[in-house]
Amino acid sequence: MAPSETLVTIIAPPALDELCINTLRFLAVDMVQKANSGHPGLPMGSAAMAYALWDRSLSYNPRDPHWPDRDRFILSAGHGCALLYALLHVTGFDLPLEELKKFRQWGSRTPGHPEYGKTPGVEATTGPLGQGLANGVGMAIAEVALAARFNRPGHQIVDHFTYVLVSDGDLEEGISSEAGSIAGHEHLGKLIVLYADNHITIEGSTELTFTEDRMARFAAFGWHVQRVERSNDVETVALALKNAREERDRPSLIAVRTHIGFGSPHKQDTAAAHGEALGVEEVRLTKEGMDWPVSPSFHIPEEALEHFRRAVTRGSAAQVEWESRFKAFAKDYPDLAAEFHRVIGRHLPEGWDAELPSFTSADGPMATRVASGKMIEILGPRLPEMMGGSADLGPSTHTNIDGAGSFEPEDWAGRNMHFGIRENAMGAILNGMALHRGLIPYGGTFFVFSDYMRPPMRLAAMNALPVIYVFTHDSIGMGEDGPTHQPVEQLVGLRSIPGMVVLRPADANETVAAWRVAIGRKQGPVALVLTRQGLPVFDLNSYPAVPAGVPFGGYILADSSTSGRADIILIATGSEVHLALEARDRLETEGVHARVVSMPSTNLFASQSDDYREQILPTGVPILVIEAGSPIGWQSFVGPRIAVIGIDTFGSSAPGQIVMEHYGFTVENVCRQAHHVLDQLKEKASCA
Ligand SMILES: Cc1ncc(C[n+]2csc(CCOP(=O)(O)OP(=O)(O)O)c2C)c(N)n1
Repeated sequence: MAPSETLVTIIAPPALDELCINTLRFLAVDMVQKANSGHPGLPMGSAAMAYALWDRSLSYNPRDPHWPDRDRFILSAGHGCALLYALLHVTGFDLPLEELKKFRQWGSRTPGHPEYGKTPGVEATTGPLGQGLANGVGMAIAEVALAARFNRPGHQIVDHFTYVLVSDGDLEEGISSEAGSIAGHEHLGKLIVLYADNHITIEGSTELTFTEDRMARFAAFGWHVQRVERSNDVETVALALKNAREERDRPSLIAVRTHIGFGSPHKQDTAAAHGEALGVEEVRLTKEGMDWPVSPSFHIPEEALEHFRRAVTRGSAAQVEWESRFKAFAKDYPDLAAEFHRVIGRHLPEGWDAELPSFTSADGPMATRVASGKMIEILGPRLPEMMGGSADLGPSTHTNIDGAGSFEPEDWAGRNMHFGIRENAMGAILNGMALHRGLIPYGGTFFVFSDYMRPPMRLAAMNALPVIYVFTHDSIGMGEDGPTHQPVEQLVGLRSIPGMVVLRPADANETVAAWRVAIGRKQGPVALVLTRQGLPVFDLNSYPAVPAGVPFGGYILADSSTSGRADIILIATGSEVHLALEARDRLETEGVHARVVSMPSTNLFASQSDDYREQILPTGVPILVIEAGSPIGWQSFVGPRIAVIGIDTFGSSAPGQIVMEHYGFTVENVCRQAHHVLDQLKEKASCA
């Protein structure tokens, strides 16, 4: 029997239920009122269904929020977080009442939207509507994938549910259809979504914008759908949850007809209850109307607290029960048990990066996407926790792990995922998989379509999630598909996300080193930006600095031939590095001594010590940057003494090499620009 079912032990009498529900409601009301900021309406309307879930279904241990086989709960409608904080406090998580009183204040653990890592018990950062739902799909995928890998007959050590609470806004966002469609297709029966169907969004009634039959929509996705008409009917919500848990073949949507701002005499069922404090007078009227003491605020009746706090013994018992089952599993399968701990702890196996390939110039020309594909083939068997795929571009992104099977309802052990053409959901699902732990998730598409997955990428960086993106067709050099497919501003865009590491390797050997960085980075996402077109391979005999240099983000690939300072430094990234090398040789014959710095990651380079950066880019030496992307952003690295050969328009449709030439990515132009930089400096010096 699933642990969550054994937990349905204590059913409160209706009066106690109501007391508990009102406790949650008024804690949220008081939090928002004290902060004079926030969203009271959703918590007031959804308190009963959340209570039904947390009291009758959810398996969690407030004293150990990270216990691996707990059920997951995501508040996708993150604006309603006062409800979540109230639940976490009353059930005994490490979130004292003082924190509730500091809602939305500097330094508190109760920020304006739930933030993963800041508040114990918060499973995901939510706020951009729709993301949390897709995170839930990712968590449910992780659950079945790990169950397929680790469970053995008589040993169900991975066996939990994923619950998500969504609002109208979550279901209006397109990502809900992307994620809902995948979840239905994959038969994720242990994903259960509660929908606060309150008919209100910010601008008013959902009649304004949202009139399709949501139940029919999700039924069409292959979901099991139920409707509960009376929001405060705890028993019926609990029954719907029970039905949902028993339905193992389809994910469940339970629409509960809630009432935003429930109990507020002037604001219930209006948009006015959505995003601002009720106001002192309305709080008083609401409390009086529901027989609740007007003061003190933050009132928690003892009886209610006692009931909520049973979650601690209940949760500990569930965890202890799981631990004893795990012990039995470990006895029968010691290696597998150790492996489970390893992957949940995000530890890499000994020797995972031993004897990685090194390519020679004879292997070239090779596209970096191809080199990346070779790395995935090598790493896949060494790291069974690697799981990922592509948004229907597998043959182009080279993201397949050979022989690892497809993740499909018939084979949840398959590690190659087919996300379909759903980039936004892909990003959020990868986040959910990483949040769940136990997997190294990765996902690929054309670099230009990273635009479609920016919201989850931003959240991955904010949550420091180890997600790997495999972006191919990385510049105008991809050619014929033209400007719609030629990324220009994406590099600078992604580099500007705090915590995101963007790596654009220059050849096959830098790609090997880039994958090593990506796998080794346990805190935060990495975007690998790879070419479609073949590139020369820098033989490690001639360029020995590559493997050790890449982790620094920028390094000297080829120094000037003079023993003293270089006349100019050519910084290049990715496919432009070989151009820089050729230009260096040509400049040498023209009496200019150039150093070539390969800079696969400006983010990593920026995090190096001043000394290191000075060593690579000595003060006073002019710099010419060569990158087939927007020139914006380079000044911040290398100061004013810089010129950039970049692109400040969209590309054009033509064979890639021709496009590159037209935009100035030729040895001739690099040399011309280098002379130009030096001439200008000379001129300035002579004027001074
Ligand atoms: C992607 C995104 N767009 C816009 C918003 C701003 N926003 C916050 S809540 C909300 C809609 C509120 O309606 P609903 O989801 O039904 O929540 P409720 O009114 O029931 O609280 C919007 C547009 C957001 N958080 N995320």
